Amino acid sequence: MSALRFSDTISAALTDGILVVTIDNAPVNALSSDVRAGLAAAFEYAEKDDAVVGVVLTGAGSSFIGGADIKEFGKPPVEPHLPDVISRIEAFAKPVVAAINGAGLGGGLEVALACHRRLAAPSAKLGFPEVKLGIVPGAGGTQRLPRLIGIAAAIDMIASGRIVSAAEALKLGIVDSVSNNILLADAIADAKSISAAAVRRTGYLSIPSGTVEAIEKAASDALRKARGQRAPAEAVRLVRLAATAPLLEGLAEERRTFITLRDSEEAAALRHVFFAERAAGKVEGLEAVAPRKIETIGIVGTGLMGSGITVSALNGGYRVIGIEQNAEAAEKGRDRIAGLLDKAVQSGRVDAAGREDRLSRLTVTADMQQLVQADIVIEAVFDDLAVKTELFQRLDGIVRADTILATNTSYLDPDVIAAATKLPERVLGLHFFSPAHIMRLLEVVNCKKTAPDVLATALALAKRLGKLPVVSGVTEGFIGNRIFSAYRREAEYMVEDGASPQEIDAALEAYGFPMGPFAVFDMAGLEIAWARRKRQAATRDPSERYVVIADRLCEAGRFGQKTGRGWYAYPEGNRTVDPEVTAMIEAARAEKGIVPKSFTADEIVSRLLKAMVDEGDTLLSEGIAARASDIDLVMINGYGFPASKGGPMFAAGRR
Ligand code: 3H9
Repeated sequence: MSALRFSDTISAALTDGILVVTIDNAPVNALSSDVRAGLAAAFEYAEKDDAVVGVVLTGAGSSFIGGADIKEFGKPPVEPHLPDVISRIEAFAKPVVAAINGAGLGGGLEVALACHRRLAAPSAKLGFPEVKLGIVPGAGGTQRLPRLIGIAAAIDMIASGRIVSAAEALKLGIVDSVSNNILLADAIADAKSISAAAVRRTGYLSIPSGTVEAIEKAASDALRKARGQRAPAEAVRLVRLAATAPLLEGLAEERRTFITLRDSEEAAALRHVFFAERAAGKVEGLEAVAPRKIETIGIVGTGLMGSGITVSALNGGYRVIGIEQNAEAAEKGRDRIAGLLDKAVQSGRVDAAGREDRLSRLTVTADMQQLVQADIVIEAVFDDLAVKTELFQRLDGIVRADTILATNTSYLDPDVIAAATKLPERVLGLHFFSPAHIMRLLEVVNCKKTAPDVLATALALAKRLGKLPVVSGVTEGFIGNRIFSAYRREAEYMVEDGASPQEIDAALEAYGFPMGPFAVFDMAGLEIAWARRKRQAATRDPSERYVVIADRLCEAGRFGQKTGRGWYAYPEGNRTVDPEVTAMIEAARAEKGIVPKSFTADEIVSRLLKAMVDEGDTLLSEGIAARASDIDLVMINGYGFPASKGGPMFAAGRR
């Protein structure tokens, strides 16, 4: 029979009495208004046509349904609404089977839950990522999932946004089977085998019993991890409601909550972050450039940074050759890497076999000649220009002509390093954040002469490492440290103007940062920035405002937490205000004749935000950052800016 078309994105074909309805809305089959309208029309047709005895619902391409169309969230809603389409599917008189061929997320899983049976391909992924967008499921997820898998398991999934594999979904009871054959053929056979009288409607099921302890534990775990965010707490409340309220009442309350959260500032910010992440790493003109093939990565230096980068590369499936100065250091480096993998096993991120597999792909040696096998070499040695330049010149004489050379410098000029090599077009910066095997952010530094395919390769590599790449031009400290320096400078100005470090930290922590700036300085240590200030002293513009307090702290041996004293004192490890620091601050103000004024928390946040945004605007005008949203991502993923505020550029625009 010829194909039927119900909308631009919904088509169907009748096979053996089963109407196979296909959603084809690239890239992820999101539930746009056209998809919803097409689905409603397809079910209308299936209801009326006696030749149809059942329906199979599936997705074209590699997704089943990626969820509601997030692009529609900021716009006026268009009928038919998803909950209505879903209720119609659940109540449908003929059997409906979901053939879940790939990602079934959010609204996509809600559609699947309303079907009478669910068959998944082994590659399917299921979950409710809504909380990551600051919302809760809005089309029945919080009411139907617990009816299938119980309250505790539903709280765990919905309040965390955790995505599960097909195998786990089967174990939990979300899907009825995982098809190892041809999914669609299995689903058609399944739909034919169910009699209309025996369909199982999820919303009509009673909730599987669970212990009060398990439910309370799931709820308290979820709330602890939520760290004050609204959506996870609302998800817990709604799932609990499923246990006591009739379906329709639960659905109505879920819908009300969904709409309130969808229209909140937090959700707008998290949507911005979602799209920012998809835009990051896209470079105009690079779309058609093929990346080079990377199989083996050389990493020079296996200290704190190098060992983290190595674990990241091993996690990405690469072979790694780690280079150290001598056999003893190589042995230590290998132990450090094995230690990080042990921790990953302890925390459940890697299993024992995964650890062995990773170690089997690792060599740590003092024999630099082995780098002839490397497709890219990343250096992670001491951040000193002479050391790095000399290393790159040596690498030039060892590696193949097609090998890419990357520097992990935080502050040095990679153009200077590149200029010292024979082939500067193969050089770029890869600025990892510590700990490099955990932190997602990777600043990819596009140097003056970096070849387009070298940049494309670095971006492809970043993706395979599971990193979030943001492209930065060359500037001291790249995007993140430039903004952070402006933030630091402004925070110190404010101390001089009258705010105390603890007031500033408290304001920023209340805003959503895990730590305020002065607590961060103490944690990171004050001496590196001090050394840099001393280096810059000779060239500093004497008319530029300069705050001496941090220098005085260092002169007094107060280098931060590791010396037990910095901007704060740390008796028994507890951050406390130190009168000695207060006296130093007062003295510095008095020397400049500054009469201290008081600041509200909002003024503190506004001033720091403005400093970050001004620096961000400069980075954009200099062409160092390609888009404002890249700056937001750097600050969120590298410097603790709260994602729920969308990053400094977004937040300032909303204020
Ligand atoms: C929801 O469902 C609410 C309901 O409960 C209630 C409703 C009433 N919408 O990630 P990728 C775009 S909330 C619009 O690189 P991958 C994305 O912007 C939703 N667009 O692909 C990108 O566009 P571009 C709950 C979307 O293969 C392109 O698709 N669902 C959506 O690495 C490729 O994206 C989620 O939160 C969307 N829902 O991964 C799932 N999703 O090419 C969010 C993606 O122009 N999505 N795009 O840059 C994902 O997790 C991943 O995209 C997925 C594919 C795993 C599906």
